[in-house]
Amino acid sequence: MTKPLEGIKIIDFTHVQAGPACTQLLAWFGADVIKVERPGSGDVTRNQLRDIPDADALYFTMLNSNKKSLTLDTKKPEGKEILEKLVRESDVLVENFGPGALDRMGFSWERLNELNPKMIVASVKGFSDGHHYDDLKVYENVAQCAGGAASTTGFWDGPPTISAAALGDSNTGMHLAIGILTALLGRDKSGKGQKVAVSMQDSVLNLCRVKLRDQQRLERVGYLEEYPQYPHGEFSDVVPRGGNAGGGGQPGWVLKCKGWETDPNAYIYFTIQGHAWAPICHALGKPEWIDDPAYKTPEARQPHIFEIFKTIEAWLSDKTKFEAVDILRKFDIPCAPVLTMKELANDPSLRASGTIVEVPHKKRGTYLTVGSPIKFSDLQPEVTASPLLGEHTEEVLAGLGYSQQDIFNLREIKAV
Ligand code: CAO
Repeated sequence: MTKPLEGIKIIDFTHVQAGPACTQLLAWFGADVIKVERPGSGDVTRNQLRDIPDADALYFTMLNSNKKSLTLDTKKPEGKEILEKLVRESDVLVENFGPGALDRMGFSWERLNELNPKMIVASVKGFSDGHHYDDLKVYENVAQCAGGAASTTGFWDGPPTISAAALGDSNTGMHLAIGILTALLGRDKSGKGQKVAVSMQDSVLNLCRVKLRDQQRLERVGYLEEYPQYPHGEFSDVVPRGGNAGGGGQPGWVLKCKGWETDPNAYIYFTIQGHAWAPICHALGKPEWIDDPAYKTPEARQPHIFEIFKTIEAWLSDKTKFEAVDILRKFDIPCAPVLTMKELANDPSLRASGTIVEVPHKKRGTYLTVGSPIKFSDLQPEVTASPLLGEHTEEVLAGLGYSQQDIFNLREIKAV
């Protein structure tokens, strides 16, 4: 099967998570992704949080599958020369260095555009160009704080809270992948490359869009009726943390199931969808609530929504989270068990769909990773192992016309 991105050559000058997540996605879809790494050390995640001595850490293997690895010291003249050759024949360069690092290396956008006017130069930074914080280096949690996620996540009586989901890292990488694909389509029409930049702050904020919605509603009416603070608590002039409340017009909460006293994940998420009130009452064995004026409409329910959730918890007390969902699904109630990583790793549906895959690796044996969350009718992305450090250096250099002797000499001076 021909993969859609076959023939697209990408210089992957990325590290840690945000950039690698982007280029991994493009590699799954067929792009030839060459990861450029510093000789001797490589991407810092190869060594971070190792679980097997002397083998690349899962942090690296799970973000760099389907790629080649070329070691290159791009601060040495010989390394710069090799990078220039690669740039001349590549379609895309992706980087997520700290602010100004690529310029200091001598590869500004202007220089890259001069070397290859058709090339797309794609960057992740913490903040966008010209932002008053654009000199800052940024990691995941910093971005979640800067992008509005932390101030709106958690419980109202606790501190701002970080989400476990990589809203700043992988999410930014996904935004960048969309930008690169757009620029590639644009190049088909214009014949020209362009610079594509995504900031982690902007990408987090994009996912916090409904909180910006809430800020404006709060300023207009002084309250937010779907938040637990309504109607008994107080609102200030900023969007509060809403615990586990639903983010839209459907109230919801995380509810205890059988075994919650000993199992910290014996919970389901239960949504009270406005038009599904009658089925909910039938499911709970409370048909008298259907026409009761105190329960009949969302407005009538909201002042005592937590009392309703308590009643649902009483109903859940003799059901496991899986049993509960099996009953509620028959009533068309939007709900799900709170799943642990162990449950997800072993979920047969996720294995069958290729969302969780086992990948053989030269040094690690087999490891689990997340496969493509995007499913196609004409493409089955196959996940292959991440490369060992410098595994493809010879292959890539030979492709650029370097002889065995050249490569030996380059190794001697530690340029590759
Ligand atoms: N050969 C020679 N030098 C290389 C090289 C190579 N192959 N690859 C990288 N380098 C050099 C860079 O040129 C840079 O040198 P100078 O600072 O002297 O110009 C140096 O390595 C360090 O790069 P860095 O600033 O990117 O690395 P850091 O560890 O200090 O910072 C991070 C890491 C992630 C905070 C920073 O890269 C950053 O803010 N990136 C943008 C935002 C981002 O993507 N963050 C997400 C990370 S995932 O949580």
